[in-house]
Amino acid sequence: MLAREFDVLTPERSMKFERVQPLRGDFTFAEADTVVNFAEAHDQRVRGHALLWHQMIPDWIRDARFSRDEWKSVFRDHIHTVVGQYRGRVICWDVVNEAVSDDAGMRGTLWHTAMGEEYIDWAFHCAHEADPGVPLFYNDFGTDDLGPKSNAVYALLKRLLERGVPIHGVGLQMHLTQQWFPPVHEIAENIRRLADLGLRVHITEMDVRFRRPMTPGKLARQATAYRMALQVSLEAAACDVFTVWGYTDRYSWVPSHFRGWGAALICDQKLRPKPAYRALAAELQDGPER
Ligand code: 9MR
Repeated sequence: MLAREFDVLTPERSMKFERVQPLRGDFTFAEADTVVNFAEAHDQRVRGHALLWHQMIPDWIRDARFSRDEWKSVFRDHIHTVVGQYRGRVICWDVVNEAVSDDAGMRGTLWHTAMGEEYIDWAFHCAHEADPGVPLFYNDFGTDDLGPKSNAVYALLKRLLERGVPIHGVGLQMHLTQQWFPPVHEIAENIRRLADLGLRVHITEMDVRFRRPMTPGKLARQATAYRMALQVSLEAAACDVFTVWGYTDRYSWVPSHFRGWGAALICDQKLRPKPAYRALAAELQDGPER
């Protein structure tokens, strides 16, 4: 099903720091290669995800008390190696993931404490050095519509561009919940202002989680949310990737993170299409000509 239904894949875990550099200087790409080889065998593209993130970091990073210069050298080694490894084989990289906190400040990671916002500039410069041809993205959640956090992300991206940082796009993760579907016009407006900065926009991790059990009403609302997001992204000239964060409820990050919640994806646990699947198919078939 993965081979048949999709043309872009994102490895959910296998390119993250802990997986590719579990011990300092000890890089391992077997798992990530499996995904990339699968994609290439099926004429699919790959989104590189994610070079710097505060989660899924190995112990040697989690326990580190590096100086500013040590962080820079650790990040340069990591980014050069990983981006170099997949040069020409991914369509973009999520270079920095979730650097803005939910209160719209900068997330207080060890490296932010040591380096301030400069770590972001540094990461993008390193990635650009390693593969000058690959588009580089900033990726975050809860920043799909308009609000304090998406304003903070917008302001951050504007600062980066003003400083000449090589950044080309922004990922809107689109993790939605039954309690809150962002207003469509706000998503459209957010994409427009990001595009006005000259950035590409990808919908990177869409899912729509519900409190179980599912009911016909919940399935219908979920279908509407998926279709709404696909429609907005199809209508935005700056947006050319729409990604779901998994395609079967059998494999989803949601149940283990939110007790009692789940059923967030477009096929059920037995890989049977849900109303959301049919809604996406209908939008792709019947949506306005473009
Ligand atoms: O879905 C991913 C899950 O399987 C992993 O255990 C987790 C930690 O690596 O990361 C999840 O994906 C996250 C993504 O990389 C960034 N945005 C939030 C996603 C859900 O936590």
